Amino acid sequence: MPPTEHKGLLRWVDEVAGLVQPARAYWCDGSATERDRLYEELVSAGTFIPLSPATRPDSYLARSDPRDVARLEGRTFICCQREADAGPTNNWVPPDQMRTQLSALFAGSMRGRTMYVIPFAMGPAGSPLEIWGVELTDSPYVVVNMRIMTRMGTAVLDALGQEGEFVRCLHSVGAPLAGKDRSVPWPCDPGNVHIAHFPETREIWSYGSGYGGNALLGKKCLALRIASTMARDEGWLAEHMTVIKVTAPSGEVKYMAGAFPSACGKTNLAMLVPTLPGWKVETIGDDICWMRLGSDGRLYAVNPETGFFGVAPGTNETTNPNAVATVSHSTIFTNTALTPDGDVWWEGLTPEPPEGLIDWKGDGWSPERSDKAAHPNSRFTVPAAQCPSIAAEWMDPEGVPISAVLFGGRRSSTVPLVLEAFSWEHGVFLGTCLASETTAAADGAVGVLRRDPFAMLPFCGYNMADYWAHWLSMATTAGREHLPKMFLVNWFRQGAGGGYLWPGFGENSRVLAWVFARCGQAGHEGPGGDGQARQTPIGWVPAPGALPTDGLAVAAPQLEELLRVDLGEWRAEAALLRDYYNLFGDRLPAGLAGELAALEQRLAEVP
Ligand code: TSX
Ligand code: MN
Repeated sequence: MPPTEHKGLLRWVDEVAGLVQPARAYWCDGSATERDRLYEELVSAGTFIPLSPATRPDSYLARSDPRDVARLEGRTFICCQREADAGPTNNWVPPDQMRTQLSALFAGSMRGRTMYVIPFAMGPAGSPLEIWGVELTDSPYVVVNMRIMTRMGTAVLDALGQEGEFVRCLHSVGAPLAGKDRSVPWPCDPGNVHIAHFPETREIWSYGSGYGGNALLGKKCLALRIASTMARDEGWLAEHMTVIKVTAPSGEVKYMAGAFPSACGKTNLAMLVPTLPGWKVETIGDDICWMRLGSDGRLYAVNPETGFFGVAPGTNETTNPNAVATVSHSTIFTNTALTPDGDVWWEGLTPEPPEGLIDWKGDGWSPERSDKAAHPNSRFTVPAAQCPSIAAEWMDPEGVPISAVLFGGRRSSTVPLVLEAFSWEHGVFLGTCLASETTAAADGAVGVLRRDPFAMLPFCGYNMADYWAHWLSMATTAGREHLPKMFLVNWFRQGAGGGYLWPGFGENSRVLAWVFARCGQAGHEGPGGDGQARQTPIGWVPAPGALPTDGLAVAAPQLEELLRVDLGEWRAEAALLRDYYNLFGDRLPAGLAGELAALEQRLAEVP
């Protein structure tokens, strides 16, 4: 007997079962017993390799099919009625056409397999921003990852009652077991991957991939693409942002949200250990935040997730000691290397690889090999509660009030270390300027500069220009007085010689301290008081000496270079941005056209 009397849910599960023809349906209760049984099954199937209980207790390594290692943006679709509502940055297919296409792929796709019914909630229990979903999947790997990344199980069915609304999430790896057992450790159908979103009916259909954001549908698909559309309709914000709690030596606390494109070190910022004496950074979330206006006109943020699905390579005791501690036990690793004594390893964990490594594909590996032992997009899945820097209020249903929004791309030139916007509208403009190098987290070429406005390019479920208009509208709705201040940051500026000018990591606390001080000031006017600022054509930058540099091994000329605003570079940037804006035609909000024109004007006024 299914553990619910929700007729809509029961009907949908029946309908899907009729299409995908599973051997059985199983309703997940979220219990520890269920977890243990699934882990045993995953070990028997060869999907999970148990790691050594001595060095990595309660932890497992999964190796994916080598053809199924990352999100596939080219195979990700927004299926709304009108193409213009998806906008020029999304792949659009009419909903009826996609349904027909996908119905053919899903027909019989779960034959011989179990169809798991996963009731889950995104957002803290009882939060005004809580959203329920149900994922139907034939992947037990997905079930155990969803159990870490979301609140999953019977409590959600109870909360749904008989008519609660939920997002329908359908997922199949697309590898039916027809007749004889053709079971493989990582079934998938790489040639036919579709990640389809139907924002108007709040549905997700994902076929062919078992990896990360393609398959754990609560994360990028629901919490960003579907939620961003809901947020537009309902007047809130669903963002690809970390949220941190920053405590000054005085004990004063401010919360900051940060939008960073993939692999700019967002998780490292979320768990940063300040080098500045007396300062503390704690973690509310590392990847996604949902924000709504409180009755006091401030923006309140929650972390919709309960776990981290983080990139492993580059994580070590120096770059992110809190992440290293977090994954010391009860962690699922995917596509890392395996050591001979049953532990995991990845590039950057230690300066030298241990001897006798098995690579992410399961083959012996040696340092002479030109390829990597761990896949560059290898991951850990781990409960956020295990993080030593997790803030006590990380699950507060009301959320935390945001004082600053940081936008940070990876730019070797042009963008100074930190820059404060003149106004809300100018801040939204800076958000649209975000650009970064591509990385292994997305498919396609690596190392190419691409625009990634608000770090939402792959995650906005509707027309990006309408999304910008929605951000602008927050000031109209709430008044700008209590909205967060906005900043551009860039840890990656390079000098003439090509090296990084800024040491980054824990030293970024110096930038946070300046941001903190700027948020303490009444208006946007500067200079004056703590966090003194210098006005430039592109925004406020720290005045000479305003950035706390005690004990910092960065010479004065280097600091000056980090904060320099190069008018020539910005004139070129403005021209590029004008081209980019032209993509959006008459959907571009007038406020942003105005901001760009005003920037061009300010750049022209300076000789
Ligand atoms: O995460 C990074 N952050 C943010 C930390 C809170 N990374 C790693 C990016 C890949 C995910 C960085 N890399 C940062 C940074 O601030 N800065 C850099 C560039 C850099 C790399 C190595 C050094 C310095 C800067 N090494 C030394 O200074 C010795
Ligand atoms: Mn992300």
